Amino acid sequence: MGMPLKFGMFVHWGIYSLTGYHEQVRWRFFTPRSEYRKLMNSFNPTAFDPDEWVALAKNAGMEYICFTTKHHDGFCMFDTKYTDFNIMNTPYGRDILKELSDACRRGGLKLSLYYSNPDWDYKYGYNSKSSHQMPEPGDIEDIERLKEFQKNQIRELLTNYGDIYTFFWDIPTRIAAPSMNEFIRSLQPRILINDRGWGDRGDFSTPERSVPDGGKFERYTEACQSVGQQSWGYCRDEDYFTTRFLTSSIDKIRVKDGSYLLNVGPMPDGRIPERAADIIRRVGSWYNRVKESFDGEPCALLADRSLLTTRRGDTLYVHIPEGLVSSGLTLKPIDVRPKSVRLLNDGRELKYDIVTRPEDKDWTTQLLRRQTLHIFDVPADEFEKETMVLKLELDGEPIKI
Ligand code: FHN
Repeated sequence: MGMPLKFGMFVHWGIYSLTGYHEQVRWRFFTPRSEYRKLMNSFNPTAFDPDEWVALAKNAGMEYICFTTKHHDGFCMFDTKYTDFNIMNTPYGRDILKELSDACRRGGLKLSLYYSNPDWDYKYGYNSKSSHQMPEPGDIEDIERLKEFQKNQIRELLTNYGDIYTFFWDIPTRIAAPSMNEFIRSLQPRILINDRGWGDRGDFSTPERSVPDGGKFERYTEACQSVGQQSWGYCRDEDYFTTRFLTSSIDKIRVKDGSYLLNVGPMPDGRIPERAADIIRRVGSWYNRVKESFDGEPCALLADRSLLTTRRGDTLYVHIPEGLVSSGLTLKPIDVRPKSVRLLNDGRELKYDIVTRPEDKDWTTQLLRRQTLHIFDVPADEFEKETMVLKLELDGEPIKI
């Protein structure tokens, strides 16, 4: 059984969006802290409408939003007493996290909180054991103080914004401090914590921009990916992924009962870029049409390992994440006639037969020469932009021995 919620929207948003470059823009250009801090004075997202974000996510079949409360730059998108580098001290002057959490509650979405371990603004934030560090002269490495600072902020995050679904630490500290996750659980006992914290595997794994090998995940897993290749935060000239690529990536994770976080980076005015929103809509439309297939158990049934299968009772789903090169496919070794075959993407019935195909590689070998299920006239061109899923209604086992 995978995590309770299967599909969510990741949101990377902070003052870095003003540069239209990348969430780690400060690191990319080695910007001094005092210089970077000035961005705060122009952050005024007057077009921020959290209900619109929630509607976009919900229509896409998403069940939660995971929001960057503080990225590596240290800027806090919530009201905090522990640093002045926060949203309340911008021209906007309102608690964005509060506005988002209220909208999630109104819209029936759960909220997850992303929180970065590296903090490039905090004088005592440097951790020589970890990566993504940007200390400045005069900074002091003081891990005990960093832990205290984080606990203070975590108390704010986990008491002021209602029930939180998951806590998403980022960049493992490579220091074992079980008290950190214990502290989180003491504030919200039902919360799920990821594996990027203080030397603790937490409750779930977080493959990033990748699909791990193997079958069904053995522990809770939530994969994450952004709509674009270059950045998680807003990037003006982003290289957006194709729907084909994203639906294939989501399919491969969901087949193994992993959850999927698909990220967008809102612009400095608070709107999600139209290209990104359009991707969420297109991917979401696909997800809503095929999602019943992910309720099935993964089963490695077919000889062609590029085809994935999930099964629920007598219903078998065949996933085609790599696409088709022709309008037909032979599902070896299935050799019983299904009651029906449908293309789940649009519900249409497909033609099929139990045959031996003329180009079957085994045709010369009498012993291996078996009739198998051939599905044909598949509208492969029409659906080349998204992952196709076939739904086969069987009457018992798919293979007669
Ligand atoms: O460095 C970050 C990156 O900016 C982004 O936030 C991703 C999201 O999972 N996490 C880090 C890299 O693992």
